[in-house]
Amino acid sequence: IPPVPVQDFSQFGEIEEKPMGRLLKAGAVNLHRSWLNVPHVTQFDQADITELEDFRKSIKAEAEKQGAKLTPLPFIIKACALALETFPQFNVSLGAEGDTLIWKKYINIGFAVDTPDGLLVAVVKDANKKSVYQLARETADLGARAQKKQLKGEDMKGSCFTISSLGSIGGTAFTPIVNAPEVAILGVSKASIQPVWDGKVFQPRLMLPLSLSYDHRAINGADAARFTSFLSQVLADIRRMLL
Ligand code: CAO
Repeated sequence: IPPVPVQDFSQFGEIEEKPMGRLLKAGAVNLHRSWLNVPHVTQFDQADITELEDFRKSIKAEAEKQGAKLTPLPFIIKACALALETFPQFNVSLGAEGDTLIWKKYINIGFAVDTPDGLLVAVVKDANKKSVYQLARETADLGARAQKKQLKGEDMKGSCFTISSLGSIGGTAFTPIVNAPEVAILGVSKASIQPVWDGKVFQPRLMLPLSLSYDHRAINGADAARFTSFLSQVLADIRRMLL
């Protein structure tokens, strides 16, 4: 790769050079490696979460009594776990030679945590076997410990699929980088009220933007569209999680 030319920026104004922290450096290596190795495609979709949000708000106080801060994230993890069970081709890694696929029989879901020192991925083990309350408690605990630099090695290992949620911050869509050797990552942006045509009139609906980046060596575009459509359907009506 042709290197970016080195420049003396001080000729344009005052500068200060500081070393990158350990976490920032490790993240830079991982992201660069994935960017160079993985042929990325991003599939966009949106989920109508109007009813999910009504439900979430209606049980928020009850959830707090159970020690769970109920944000959309635990519901999204639960829906992704079901999507990974339904589409196991997303729960694989490429073998060392690139000519086999390793199918995982467990569903561990990582989620990106923004900390002052850089990006971390904390991992919820066996997410498909946990209730939304359990997922809420666990993500809050992992997120809080990540902020305090108290995550253990095992809290950050073994993820099969990652979620990067920027929903509490903003933005309409983005193209996340696959957390290789995983083959897919779901980006979640901020839900907003959008006019949705119901066949007669536009209805104000709360729409959640989804951006699924995937490794095109392991996953084809049709499957990616099926995966995000499935996620949208499940988040639009979480009773589908019972089916
Ligand atoms: N749309 C609208 N609002 C959202 C939302 C969404 N998609 N997702 C969360 N929110 C709301 C929550 O409901 C909460 O509001 P209420 O208190 O009224 O319910 C508020 O935003 C704050 O949520 P939170 O940040 O406390 O919790 P979370 O579960 O959404 O996120 C975590 C936890 C750890 C994922 C988050 O703190 C974080 O670090 N996000 C950044 C991840 C990141 O950096 N990704 C980029 C990686 S690539 O560089």
